[in-house]
Amino acid sequence: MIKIAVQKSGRLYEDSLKLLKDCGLSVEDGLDTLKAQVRNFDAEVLFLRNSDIPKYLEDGVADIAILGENVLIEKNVDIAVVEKLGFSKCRLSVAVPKGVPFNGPQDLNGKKIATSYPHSLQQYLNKHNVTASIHLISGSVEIAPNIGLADAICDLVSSGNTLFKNGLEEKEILLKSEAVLAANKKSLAEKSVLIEELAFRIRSVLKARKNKYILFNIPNDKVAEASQILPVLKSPTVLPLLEEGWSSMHSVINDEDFWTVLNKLEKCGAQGILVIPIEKMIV
Ligand code: PRT
Repeated sequence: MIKIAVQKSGRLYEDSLKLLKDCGLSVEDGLDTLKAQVRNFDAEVLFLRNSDIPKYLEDGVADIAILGENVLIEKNVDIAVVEKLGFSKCRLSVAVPKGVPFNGPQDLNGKKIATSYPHSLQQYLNKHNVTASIHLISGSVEIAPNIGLADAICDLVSSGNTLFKNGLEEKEILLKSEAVLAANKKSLAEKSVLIEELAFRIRSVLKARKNKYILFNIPNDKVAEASQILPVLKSPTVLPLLEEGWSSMHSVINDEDFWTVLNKLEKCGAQGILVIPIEKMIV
């Protein structure tokens, strides 16, 4: 059996649980419990605090986990990242009050910096040979310069709204982070079959989310041209329509190319274009 840790509540909770469910794991929501048995997979889900998960992974209490990569880096643990999951994207940045000149890390020399990420910040300061005093705060870091507690902050940023509202400007990005599937290295070796099975399912779900199934009708003499437009996996499926001189083409397209491809297909003469989400993708 494998023990999978996910965040109990917070920014990662919903997406983590959805990912496990999309992978076919029948798991309860963890609202009233810290531990739940997966009914149709040899696994147990542990609902924990995101910031505690690296330690649980390191100690082998959890074999595998979904957590923010920034927390793994901050806790400086020897844990394997199995897969990047593409959600909860953010960056750890240094910000200073608007209007305060900042020409690079050297400007932080002798300054007070408030953060909840002392290890990551210290690494950055060391790298740039900067001596600054770090003020450890567990939350609402962005308020620190306003109340005279610090000259700068180092915190997670996603939209940048919180910085803006607090009159701060992002100056340096220390690291970029997203949710990851991470594993205890011993578990990775000893429970490789179950972990690989879960990772395989996760990869197919993520791949499917990035792609769409497209089908449309097209005159036969345009099939070759349309094939050139489609960034296909192998070769598009072409089926004859009952109406003479027309075919139906099916393919898979990447979400990123979606609108460009759609535009070109319309110009090429495609009609009745249908775009369908894909649930799982094994290629
Ligand atoms: O309590 P627990 O230990 O379980 O959770 P946590 O303290 O790690 O906090 P939580 O649930 O807020 O964040 C979980 C993870 O989500 C983080 O470790 C990151 O990996 C990821 N994440 C992604 C973020 C953000 N985006 C984010 N914007 N975590 C925090 N923020 C905060 C940031 O600290 C700042 O206060 O949101 C504010 C800035 O947001 P914007 O959109 O205004 O820039």
